[in-house]
Amino acid sequence: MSIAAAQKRSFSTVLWDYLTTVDHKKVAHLYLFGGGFFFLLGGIEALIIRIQLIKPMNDVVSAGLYNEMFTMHGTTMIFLAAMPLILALMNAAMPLQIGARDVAFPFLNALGVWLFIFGGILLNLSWFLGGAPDAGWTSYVPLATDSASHGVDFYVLGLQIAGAGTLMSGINFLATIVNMRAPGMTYMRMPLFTWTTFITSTLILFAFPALTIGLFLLMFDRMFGSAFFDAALGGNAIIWEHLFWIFGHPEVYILILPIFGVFSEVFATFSKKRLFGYTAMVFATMLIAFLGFMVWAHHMFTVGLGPMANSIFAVATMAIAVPTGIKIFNWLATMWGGSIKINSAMLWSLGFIPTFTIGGMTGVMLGSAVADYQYHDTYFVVAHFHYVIVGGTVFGIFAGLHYWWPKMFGRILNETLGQITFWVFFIGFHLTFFIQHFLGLMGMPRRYWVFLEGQELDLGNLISTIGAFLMGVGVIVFLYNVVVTAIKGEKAAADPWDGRTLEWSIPSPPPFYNFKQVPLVRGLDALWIEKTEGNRQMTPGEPLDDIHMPNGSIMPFLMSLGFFVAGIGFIYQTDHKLWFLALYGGMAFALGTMVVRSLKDDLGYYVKKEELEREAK
Ligand code: HEM
Ligand SMILES: [Cu+2]
Repeated sequence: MSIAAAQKRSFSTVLWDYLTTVDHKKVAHLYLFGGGFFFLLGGIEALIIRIQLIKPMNDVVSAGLYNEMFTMHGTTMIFLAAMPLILALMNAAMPLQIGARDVAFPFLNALGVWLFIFGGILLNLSWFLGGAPDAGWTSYVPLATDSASHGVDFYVLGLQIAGAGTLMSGINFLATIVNMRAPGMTYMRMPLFTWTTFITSTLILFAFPALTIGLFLLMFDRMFGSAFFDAALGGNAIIWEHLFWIFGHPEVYILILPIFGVFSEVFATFSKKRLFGYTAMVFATMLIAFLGFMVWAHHMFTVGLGPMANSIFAVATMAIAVPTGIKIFNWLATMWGGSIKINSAMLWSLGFIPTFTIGGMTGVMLGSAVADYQYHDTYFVVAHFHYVIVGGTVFGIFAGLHYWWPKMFGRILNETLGQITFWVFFIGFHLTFFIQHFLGLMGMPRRYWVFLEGQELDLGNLISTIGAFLMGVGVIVFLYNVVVTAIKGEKAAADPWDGRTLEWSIPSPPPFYNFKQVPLVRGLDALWIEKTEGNRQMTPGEPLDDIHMPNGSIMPFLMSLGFFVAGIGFIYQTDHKLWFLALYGGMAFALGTMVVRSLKDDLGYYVKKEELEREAK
C-alpha cells in the first residue's frame, strides 16, 4: 500500500478493502452503514405499528404479526441501530481524540463489527424463515419459552453473536484508552467524549456477560430440554427478569452516556468555551454509571419483590437524577456567556436539553414504586423511554454525525438540509410521543394490538401516527443530504469548526496512519491551547520515524460467517438432526480461522520515514 493512493478505484477494490479492513476509521464506516440500515428497518417497523394504531379496532396487521413488529422494532433499534451507531462515532472520533494511530487491537475491532453485522442478519432472517421473535425485546419467560415458532431462537442466537461483538469492542476501547494516549494526555486532559467512551466500555464489560448468561440459559431451555426458568420443573421465571435487567438497565446508560460526551464536545466547540465543570462532568458520569448498576429492579416493581426491595430500588433510581441534573446545568453554564454558533449539530444538542429533561422527569415519576403500579405497561412508559432514547440517543447520534461527518468523510453536510432534518424530526417526535403520556394515563396498555372505540383514545393515537410519519420525513431529508453531500458537498478543511480537540489537528479525512507524529498534549482542549498561543499546529511528541501498521485481514469476516452458520445450525437442530452438520461445520470453520490466525505470524508493515517526508512536500 502506498500513501499516494488517490486514484479512482473500482467497486470490487473498495468492497475488498472494507471486507478486510482493520482501520478504525473504516470500521466506523461499517458500523455507520450497518447501523443506519437497521435504523431504517426499525423505523419501518415503527411506522407499521403506528399505522395499525391509527384508529380503533384497526386490522392492517394481525395480532401475531403485531407482536413480531414491536418485538423486532425494539430489538432492532436497541441492538442493531442505536448501539452500532454509537460504536461508529466512538471508532471515528475516540482514537483521534487521544492522539492514537489505531485502537489497541485492530483485528478484534474488525471482528466486532462483522459479528454485529452477521448477528443482525441472522436475527432478521427470521422474517423469511417462518416468523420473527414475538415475545418483546425483553423476551420474558414463560412467554419466550412457550413461543412456538423459531422466532425466539433467532433472537437468542442473533443477539448472542452481535453481543459478543459489542463486548469485544468495549474491551478494545478500554485497552486503547488505558494504553495509547499521546504523551501528555493524562486522564484529566481527555476530551469528554473519550471519557464517556471509557466509562461506557466498563459498563459494556460488566453488563453484557449478564445478557450472555441469560441468553445461554434461555437457549438451553428452548433447545436442549433444561428448565432454568420452568417453575413446574423447579426453575424460576423471575431469574430471567433479573438477568435481563441486570444487563438491560445498564444498557440504557450504554446508550446515553456516550451521547452525553457528544453533547459536551458540541456545546464547548460551538460556544467557544471550555466545558464548564469538566471535573464534575467526569465524576457525574462515573456516578451515573455506578448507580446504573444498582437500579435494575425498578423494572420489576410489580413482580412482587416486596416493599423493602421496592423502596431501596426506588430511592436508588431517583438518586440518578442528581448527577444528571449536574450535567444539564454544566451544559447550560458552558453556553452561558459563550459566543454561540447555532448550526445543525448545535440544534440537535439544544433540542436534546428540554426533551431529555422531560424524559428524566417522567423517569423519576416511574421510579416511585407505588405510582408505577399505575403506569406499568401503559403507554406512559412507551412515552418515557422514547423521550430518553430518541430525545437523547438518537438526537445525539444526529448531533455527532453532523459534527464529525467532515472528519469521517472529508465533506461537510449541507447546513440548510441539516436544519430542515432537525425541525421536521423534532416536531414529529414531540407530536408522536408527548401525547402518549396522556394515552398511558388514560389506561392505554403497551404492546396491545388494538384499542376500543369510545374510550377517547382515538384522537391521541391519530396525532401520534401523524408525528411518526413526520419523523420518517426528517430521516428521508437526512438521507437526501448524505447523497447530495457525497456528490457535490463542500470539501472540509482539517478544522472546519475551529475545534478544540486533537481530531481537528489532522486532515479531513485523516490519512490511514492518523498522526504523522503523535502530538504532545499540554492540557485539556489540546488543540485550542496551541491555537491561543499562536501555534498553527500541534507540537510533535516524537521524532518523525517509520510507522508500524497492521495488515488487513479477511479473517474477521470469515470467523463471523462461521458463527453465523453455526447459529443457524443451533436453531434448526431441534427440527432435524441433519442440521448438526451446519452447527458443527460452522463452529469448526470459525475455530479453524482462529487457529490460522494464532499460528500465522502477521507482523504488519511499516510506512517508511522517507515516504512520510516525501508526502509532506
Ligand atoms: C421513528 C420513531 C419511533 C417510533 C414511531 C416508535 C414507535 C414505537 C411504538 C408505537 C412502540 C410501542 C409498541 C407497543 O407497545 O404497542 C415502540 C416500542 C419500542 N421502541 Fe420505538 N419508536 C421509534 C423509535 C425508537 C428508537 C429510536 C428506539 C431505540 C433506540 C426505540 C425503542 C423501542 C423499544 C425498546 C420499544 C419496546 C418494544 C417492546 O415493547 O418490546 N424506538 N416504539
Ligand atoms: Cu432501568
